[in-house]
Amino acid sequence: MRSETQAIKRQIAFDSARFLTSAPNLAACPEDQSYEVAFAGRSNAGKSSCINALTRNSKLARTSKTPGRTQLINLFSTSTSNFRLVDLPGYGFAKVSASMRQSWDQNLAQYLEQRPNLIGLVLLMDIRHPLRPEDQTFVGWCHQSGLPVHLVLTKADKLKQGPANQALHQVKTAIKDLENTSVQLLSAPKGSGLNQLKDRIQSWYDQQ
Ligand SMILES: Nc1nc2c(ncn2[C@@H]2O[C@H](COP(=O)(O)OP(=O)(O)OP(=O)(O)O)[C@@H](O)[C@H]2O)c(=O)[nH]1
Ligand SMILES: [Mg+2]
Repeated sequence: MRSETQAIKRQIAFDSARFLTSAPNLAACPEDQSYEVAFAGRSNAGKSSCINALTRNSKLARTSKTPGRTQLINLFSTSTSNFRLVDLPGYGFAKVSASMRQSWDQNLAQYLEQRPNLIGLVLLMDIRHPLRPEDQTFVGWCHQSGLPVHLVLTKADKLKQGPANQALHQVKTAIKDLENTSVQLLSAPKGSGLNQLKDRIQSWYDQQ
């Protein structure tokens, strides 16, 4: 009975997410008492759209057709004790100056490597271009540092079911030997895959 009550109490209230703050780098991030699950991926992969679909709040994270929209580390708190969602700047965006890109990448790497309360990474990839070199670097990095990573093939609605499942299968095969690494399909506008993603995030939280 007791464990049942605890389980209910610890259910993440995704809908309750509210903007907390934006930080240009790790040093500017708020105190680290709350667990964080971060959303990473190439620019335009659909990180912000995914967070909005997950929290059922279309205005929470800014989305855009222009890649490179999210340039700061955006943190969202929830009513669940000690739990936050984090929208990270996209990587691999070519249309900014080299120095600007380098500083984004450095800030991103620093957050990922040094944030002690980070409990899992959701890595979003457009289903039509999965596992690009930078994505592979990310997956390898997570594996090495023991950070659980969940790959999400976004924009699944852009492909028919057959090719979508084929892409899923390919990525599954590529990661099959990596511990704490999983993959799923998702479509933000259709809402498909959201429960699966919630379950994964919940499982990370439950392990703390
Ligand atoms: N069809 C479809 N379009 C999507 C989906 N997810 C995102 N998009 C579109 O893709 C574009 C980029 O989405 P964002 O959520 O802003 O992408 P992002 O990864 O946050 O981009 P940056 O902040 O620039 O790194 C927008 O035009 C979204 O409407 C999806 O599941 N299906
Ligand atoms: Mg974004």
